[in-house]
Amino acid sequence: MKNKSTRRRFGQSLAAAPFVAAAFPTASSAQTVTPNRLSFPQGFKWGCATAAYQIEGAANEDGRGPSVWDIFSHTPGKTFQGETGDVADDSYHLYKEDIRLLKNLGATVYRMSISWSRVFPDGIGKPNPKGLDYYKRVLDELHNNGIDPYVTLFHWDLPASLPHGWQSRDTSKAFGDYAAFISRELSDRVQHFFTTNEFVCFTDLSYKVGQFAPGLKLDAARVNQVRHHGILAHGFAVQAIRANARAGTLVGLAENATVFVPVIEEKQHVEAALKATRQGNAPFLTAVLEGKYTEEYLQKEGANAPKVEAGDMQIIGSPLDFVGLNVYSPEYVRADDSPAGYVVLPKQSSFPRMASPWLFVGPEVIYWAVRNVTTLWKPKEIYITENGCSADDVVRSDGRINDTDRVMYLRNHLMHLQRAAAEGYPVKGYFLWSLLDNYEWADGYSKRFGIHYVDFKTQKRTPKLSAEWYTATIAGNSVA
Ligand code: PNW
Repeated sequence: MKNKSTRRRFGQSLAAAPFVAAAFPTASSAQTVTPNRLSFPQGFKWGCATAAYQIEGAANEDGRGPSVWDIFSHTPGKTFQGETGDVADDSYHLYKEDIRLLKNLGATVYRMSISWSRVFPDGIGKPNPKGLDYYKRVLDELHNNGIDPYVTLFHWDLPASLPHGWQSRDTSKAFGDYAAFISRELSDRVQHFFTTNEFVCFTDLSYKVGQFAPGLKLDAARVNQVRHHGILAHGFAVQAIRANARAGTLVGLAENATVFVPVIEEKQHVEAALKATRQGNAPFLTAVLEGKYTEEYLQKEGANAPKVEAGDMQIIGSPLDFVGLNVYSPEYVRADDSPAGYVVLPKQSSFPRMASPWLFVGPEVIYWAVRNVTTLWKPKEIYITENGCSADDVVRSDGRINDTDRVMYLRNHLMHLQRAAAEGYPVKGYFLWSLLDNYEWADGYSKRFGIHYVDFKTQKRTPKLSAEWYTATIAGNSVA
């Protein structure tokens, strides 16, 4: 009865006054509201990220050797419509144009990677001066435009001639030698190095699932050994950079740690998310930042656990100057009374995603990425080394690409990142993935992550709405 009469009265007031005027502030009262853009700390760094094989093309030029991705993408049935990175964005030739795009955004930093087999065609042995010169030209062009390069040494394009790839411990050593060479040659131009990009992608996805190069499906013991060689390679590279780079060179890694978001922001779930973060990343980030494998991981893997040589864990745990986090999809956890103390909740079929089926939209993921990692391991500095999304971009007849969904995605993630910064977590910069549409690995050119549209027939670059939005964000050092 009571409800009914309330509803009737509400209806009456609607009848008495026009709905629009009753429900919304008028233009003049709206003007009295002070806009509250969410600001980032002064000096916060804004940029974009790319990777060599995804943008460079020129696969057979100037003495570059093949990588496992050249072999894999040329193997029928492995990538979307057999697409390869042979040409990609042709950034090998168009790099000045791409740096111009960065400059137009107002970016002050750029995350790029070096193709190992461009510099060492066989992975080891004699370097290829033409390959190295290309990177010198790119780095010089960045500096001439006031953009500070952050360089990833390994973004999955392993030289194909290294026997057995990451199944061999020699590959970890070879990576250390390559890192030593690069830091001797390029640390006059590069202050920040990332060793590896996303362990799980070049180990599990490549040697267990078979989705990425070299496309193997090995048993658990072999996969654990591959993972071990991956993190060992990172450790060797950290030590090589410390020993060979100019004083003041800083080193970290770029890692897509699985990010666990507490279902409800309450003490027991927040703690559950921390437990999940440690255990869910045990073979990778946890091992790197703690210099050991967790008891739980070793117990769970039993006889399949990796073979660890004396001194390995110390190398793997070499202290870092910063941690880079590539942030995409969330996992939601709640506390429970199982021995682990947490349970990961499966996503309902209605959970929203972007154009890649694995890319679920949960913008709070970026806040918890920073908070969980800081709480557990207290790194000196954190960078978001990747964040962004695929979208079904369409070029309209007027030439515009209105990627409002990407803008929505980015805006919401940055609002949650701003929360982390405002709460004092040591997040120093953000690299949007990606500067331009590029070769999306096994998805070929079918998934676009860029804020610049690339016509892969003509190589024409066009800023999308998201580029305009990012320019405003960078200019204001704030998000709204
Ligand atoms: C990252 N997944 O890869 C890489 O670092 C980039 O090279 C890549 O283009 C970007 O994210 C977008 O995909 C991922 O299946 C690839 O969960 C696949 C997954 C995650 C990250």
